[in-house]
Amino acid sequence: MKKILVINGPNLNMLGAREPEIYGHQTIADIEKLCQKAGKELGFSIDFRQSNAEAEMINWIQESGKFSALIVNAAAYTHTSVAIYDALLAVKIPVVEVHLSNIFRREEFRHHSYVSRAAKGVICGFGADSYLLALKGLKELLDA
Ligand code: CA2
Repeated sequence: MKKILVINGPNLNMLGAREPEIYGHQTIADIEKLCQKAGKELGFSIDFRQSNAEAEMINWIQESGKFSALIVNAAAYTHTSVAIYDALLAVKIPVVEVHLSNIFRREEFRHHSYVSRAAKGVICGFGADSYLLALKGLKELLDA
């Protein structure tokens, strides 16, 4: 069974608690459940993680070689972290960037993503479904 690593960045553990008009009502645990269910249907085993620490995310990215693909929502680090970009550049497996919100409809500073330059594809604006679309895209890509 192909293993997919899903990395979530800072403050995503607060989902559901605030700003539901932007991020929806689902918690990070709800999103994990959706990913686990979709993973089963697609024949993937999902390792779903969240961290508020840039260093921990970088360590996970560096160790992602044992997975078939990486899905990453780097949250605010998307727009600021050259360190996460450098870590992603060294990754040989396909990387899909996801965001709950459409970052291009939001403040100007969210329009630039370091992660996108290292990603095979980018999905944003579909709420929790962004993760499911990423899994479906990876299914096609990894089966091809
Ligand atoms: O839309 C996304 O998925 C984002 O990656 C979410 C990040 C934001 O910085 C990115 O620009 C876009 C923020 C996640 C913080 O989420 C919270 C949710 C509820 C309460 C507080 C923070």
